[in-house]
Amino acid sequence: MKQLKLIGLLLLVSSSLLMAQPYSTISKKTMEDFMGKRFGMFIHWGPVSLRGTEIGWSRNHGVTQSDYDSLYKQFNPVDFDADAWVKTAKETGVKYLTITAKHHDGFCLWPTAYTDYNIMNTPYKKDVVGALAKACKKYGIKFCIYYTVLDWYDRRYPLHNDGNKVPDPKANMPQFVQYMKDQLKELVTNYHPYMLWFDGNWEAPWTLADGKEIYDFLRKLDPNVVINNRLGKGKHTLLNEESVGDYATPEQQIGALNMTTPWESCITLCRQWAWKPGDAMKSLKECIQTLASTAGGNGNLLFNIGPMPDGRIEERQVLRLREIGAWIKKYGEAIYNTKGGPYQPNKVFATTRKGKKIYLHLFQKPGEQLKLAAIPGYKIKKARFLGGPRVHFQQDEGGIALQLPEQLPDENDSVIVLELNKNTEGIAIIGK
Ligand code: H79
Repeated sequence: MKQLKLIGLLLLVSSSLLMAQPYSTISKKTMEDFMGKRFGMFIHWGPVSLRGTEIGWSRNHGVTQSDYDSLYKQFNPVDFDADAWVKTAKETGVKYLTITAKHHDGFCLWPTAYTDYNIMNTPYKKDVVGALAKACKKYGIKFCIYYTVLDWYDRRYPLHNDGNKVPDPKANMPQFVQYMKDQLKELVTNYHPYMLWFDGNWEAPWTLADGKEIYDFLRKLDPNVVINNRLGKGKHTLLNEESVGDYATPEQQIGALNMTTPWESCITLCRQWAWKPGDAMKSLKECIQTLASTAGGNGNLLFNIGPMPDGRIEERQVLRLREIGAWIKKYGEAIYNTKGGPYQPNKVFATTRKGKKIYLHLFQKPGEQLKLAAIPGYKIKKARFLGGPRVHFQQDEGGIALQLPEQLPDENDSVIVLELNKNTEGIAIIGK
């Protein structure tokens, strides 16, 4: 009887574990490759940049619908140079780039055969998505595509702006899902994206069944394309039975440390996703510490910029991105292809690890010494600043104390490399 109860309990636990699984068939190897990249560039762009308002929600808010929907007639980014954008991405140190091929406003940046509301009907008349795909290939950056599932412009989709919750009686979701499939097939077969970034899945017309249908459709087109979790429903920060897709997507926040669920935080360099003149820009310190804290939590950072309506990226933003790139050039081994932990990231430091090394990203000087909790069963053999002098330390069962110099070598993130006596990747997370 006792045994039966135990078996019953085990079955319950394992079935609930199985139920918590997202709808995803991606290989572990592909996800390891994606998560090893650690740093990507998000680009939000379209005719709305002519108004300098937000791409996601300014249609009917700040910009009237008729004005918004006519902007494409003036969209003529004559200074757009895909090579220049991707060169900037390369200089930033990102390993992948994601362009908004279609945002909630329904406008398409590629010459799609399935709607006239696309780049070929602007005065510009050139394939932006295609030019970026080509430039990414040239510079060795993985090309990725953002495509939202909601479309406030298309009559087949039931809702027409974020304030209006009354469904359009003329809408037809099966037809809309077919439209999505046609467009996604164009995007996947013409541009071979490494990853697809879905969005806008929270509105009522989009169902879990729709998400699974699109996921299966995409998997037949490309078994390896990485897909974010916004094809399903539920919280973006989680991967569970409500998710369809391969990784979690915290937005405008650094995700919580997680050693088992792959995740990527999307965070903007300025306040808006799309370009806004004079928008407040993050300091270099904030940019670097955001990247290091994300890696310290075992996640990727998809860092967003919004280019101007003439096709250029603002000079001050290019300069900031180059500064980040200069830091990465020096400290990249403490970011790329590392795992997060073993310490929980906090305001003072975050850690990453690879093989026998722990990289301690020190954000500020807490005093003469940095005190860390002991790592049971492990010994530190050596400590030094990455590319710099040795760091003196003491360690016993009570903890580790690193002796800090008067001034830290890097005002944004000084990396101390701790060399241990064995592989560090199995160390359980320390701290909460
Ligand atoms: O493309 C960028 C934004 O334009 C887009 N997502 C990023 C990557 C975006 N669209 N809308 N929003 C962001 C804000 C939406 C917030 C909410 Fe909700 C949707 C609040 C309630 C529904 C999703 C579900 C977030 C919280 C709950």
